[in-house]
Amino acid sequence: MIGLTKKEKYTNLDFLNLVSDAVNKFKFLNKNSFIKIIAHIDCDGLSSTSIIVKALEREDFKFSVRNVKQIDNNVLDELEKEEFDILFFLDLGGEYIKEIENRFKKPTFILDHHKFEHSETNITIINPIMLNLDYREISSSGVCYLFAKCLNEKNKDLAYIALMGAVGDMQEKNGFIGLNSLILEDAKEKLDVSIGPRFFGIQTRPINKVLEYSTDPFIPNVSGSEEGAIKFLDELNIDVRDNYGNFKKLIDLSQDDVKKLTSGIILNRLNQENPEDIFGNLYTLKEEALGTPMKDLKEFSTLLNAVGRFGKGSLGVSICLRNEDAKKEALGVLSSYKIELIDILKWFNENKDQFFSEGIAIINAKDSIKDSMIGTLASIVTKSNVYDPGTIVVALAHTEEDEIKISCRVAGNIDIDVRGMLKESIAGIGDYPCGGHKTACGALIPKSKEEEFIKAISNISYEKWQ
Ligand SMILES: [Mn+2]
Repeated sequence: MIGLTKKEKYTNLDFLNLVSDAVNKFKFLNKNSFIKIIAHIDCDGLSSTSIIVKALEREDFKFSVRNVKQIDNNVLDELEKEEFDILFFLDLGGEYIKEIENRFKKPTFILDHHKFEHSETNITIINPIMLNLDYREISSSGVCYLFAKCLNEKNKDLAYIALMGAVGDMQEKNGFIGLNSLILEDAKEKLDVSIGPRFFGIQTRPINKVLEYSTDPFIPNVSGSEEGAIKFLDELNIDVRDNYGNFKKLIDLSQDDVKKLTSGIILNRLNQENPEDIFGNLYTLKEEALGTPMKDLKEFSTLLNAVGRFGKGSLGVSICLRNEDAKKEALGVLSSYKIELIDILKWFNENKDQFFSEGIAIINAKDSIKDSMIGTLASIVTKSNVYDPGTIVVALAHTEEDEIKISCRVAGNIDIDVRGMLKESIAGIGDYPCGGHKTACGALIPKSKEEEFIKAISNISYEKWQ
């Protein structure tokens, strides 16, 4: 691999060297070059895009951006008709190195963290996989951030965006590790870090909804129960309601009441494994207003994912760079997203009995759920306690192009290589794109292969991948 000596264990410094080699190659290119950026359209991809866009603006480069769900031959065909001098692929591209190199013959940079096959290439690749770094150590936006910072120290003010991508890719668990924790140090100028109850929605949701929707931490008789959550809160004897009788948001409770609330939750969890495991790091953006989804890094990353799922890539980039009008528009998108989310969960609840068989749940939504939402459904299902830990969840939905989008996850915190499983099942039915990470991956197959695929994945011996 380019500029990399083989070692058993690589360090953060090795990674920074890889980044600075890439930046040196980039600096050598003509300043009048036109750059084409192709990037993923999820939270990490949009965060990556924002960082590179801002960095290129600062260097006076001209560029255009396209955010896509995945790379395929259509994307590459369209790209071939365009004019540009330099190519950037962010949060994707690794699976198409040979194809990209053969088609474009232009200086190309791939900043990514997905698995890919190493081979000789002229393309400049920065990917933590090359150094066997752990999945949680850095996301694509972290890679883009280190690239931008190496290019120009000014870009240090973009560190918070890198962490947004990391949060979106589920890399934050009781803190950041590896390169992400170094990036956190840079981000502290814009970001407050504190310890608090690690619930989703403390900035924006009424407290009864926060508890009702909380599956991790799980609260017996409260999680998943509208009445249970209300009863629990009203029995706590704290000021959880405002003057109109509506539930307050967590940020509007007094310090004292937050303490009473958290101890009440811990008491309620006494028969759980770690009852006190309800605290975590809270990351809030100093310059954002309290009570908005942009204030809290986790809510911000959900907002970005929502905007991406609605295909609004450039809106995502604008909110990352914190454009005021874009923020307003994004809030509208977020509420449509929530409505859609409620609909798919309803659909799942009504149909879930037919999906389960021995260790694997095949959720075949066909046309009932949009292909852009099927991965979200699979993620929510595996994080709730619908299925036993270790259950493989395979969710399928039809696309508008007569294909089937497949999303694969594993329930609970169990280490199973579902990507390996999915690859093997797909390989048995034909040559179709399949990508992602070890515990969250996806594929695209023609509709005509539906039955064949379901048969293949049902019959696979999944013990092999544990
Ligand atoms: Mn990513």
